[in-house]
Amino acid sequence: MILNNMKYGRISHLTLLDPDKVNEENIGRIMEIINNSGSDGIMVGGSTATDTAVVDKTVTMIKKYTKLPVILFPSASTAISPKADAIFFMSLLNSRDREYIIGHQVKAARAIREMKMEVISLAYLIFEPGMTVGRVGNAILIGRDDVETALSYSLAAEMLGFSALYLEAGSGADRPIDKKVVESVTHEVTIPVIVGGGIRDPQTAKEFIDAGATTIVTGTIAEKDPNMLAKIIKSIKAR
Ligand code: 1GP
Repeated sequence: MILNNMKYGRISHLTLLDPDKVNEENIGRIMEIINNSGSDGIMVGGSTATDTAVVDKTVTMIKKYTKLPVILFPSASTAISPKADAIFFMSLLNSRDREYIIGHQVKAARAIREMKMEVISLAYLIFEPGMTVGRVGNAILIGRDDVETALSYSLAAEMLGFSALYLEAGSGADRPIDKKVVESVTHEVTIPVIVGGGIRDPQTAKEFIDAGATTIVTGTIAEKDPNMLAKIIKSIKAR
């Protein structure tokens, strides 16, 4: 089970692929980079990728090239595919928009049950700068070093029964969230804590793992700098 593997430290890095950015032409090369990098799995999702057919095609293409688990990271009730191994069934807790807190989830629940994949309930928190996902998700951004607010949301998420937490600065963020936030949150909650957005170097990734993060997510770096991706993953696993 993917959640269990996260809990036992067996999924310390995930690579995010955006269905709007991968295609038949580039997928082979991207998957070769990921397969050689030591990443523990692939997340499929993107703020604008909401088309079921596109997501389904993306998962099918990825599966052709790897044995790594594929986890849906949906931005809408339509961004799902039965071919994935699991889904992060997410609620964007700091959204102003009810749709992102519980609307899409209600729309998708019955279809997901039919798909019989592993469902991992995930509290999603967006920090500044938030980038596209912050805008699309209409998030009340949490300050990147606002420990108090982050802690309050995280405790609420755990008390509400979420299985994992995702602390997100937004894909392409110029810098990630502050290490202090990760330290405080992981000190107080027992569920796995995933950190992503703007992580571009091994030292930052390692600091987050040392601060108690369970899993680091990188997206953009896989294509831009494959060598750096491998270095980041090596630093995470060198503990
Ligand atoms: C996905 O935020 C991560 O949720 C990915 O961010 O593209 O900045 O690595 P980057």
